[in-house]
Amino acid sequence: MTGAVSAFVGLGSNLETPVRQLTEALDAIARLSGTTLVRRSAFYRTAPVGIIDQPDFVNAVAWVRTGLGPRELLSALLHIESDHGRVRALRNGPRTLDLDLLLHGDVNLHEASLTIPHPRMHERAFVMVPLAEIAPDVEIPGVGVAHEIAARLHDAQRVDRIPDGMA
Ligand code: PH2
Ligand code: MG
Ligand code: MG
Repeated sequence: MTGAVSAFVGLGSNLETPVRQLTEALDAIARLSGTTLVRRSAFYRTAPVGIIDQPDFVNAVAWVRTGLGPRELLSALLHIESDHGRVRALRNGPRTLDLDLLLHGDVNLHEASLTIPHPRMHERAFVMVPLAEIAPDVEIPGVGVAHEIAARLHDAQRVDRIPDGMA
């Protein structure tokens, strides 16, 4: 694939059998045009951040190689979300499927509808722990290396790896 870059996608769900939502979303991501799934993290059961009075989430991170640009990839991800019955109700509230574009090559983008790197990823153990599992040395520009950031956050937020075969 000429011009392909590595990109990282955060997956989250806390409604309607989250493990199934994430499994189907990973399949859909792997089927996107010009895109291959390099690696995906384990699934993690995580305490809700923000609005805490809602069910635990299941989170994961996918590493893809893609020829899609950041806006094209985001739009494809939003289509997958809406295919999964995502209704945008409450900001940070419960959702069937949330797909966040975290990193896209070395792109730095600040637009109303898309900021890359994702502006809050380095504060969230539910993103950084799965990211560090699959790409410990990836750098978040201006912040640091994934495994160091994950180690700092791990104790502050509950993030439990779901054992293989249990998911
Ligand atoms: N997503 C949010 C808000 N809070 N908490 C957890 N544990 N996992 C999430 O994916 C999550 C969250 C907004 O997108
Ligand atoms: Mg999100
Ligand atoms: Mg989102």
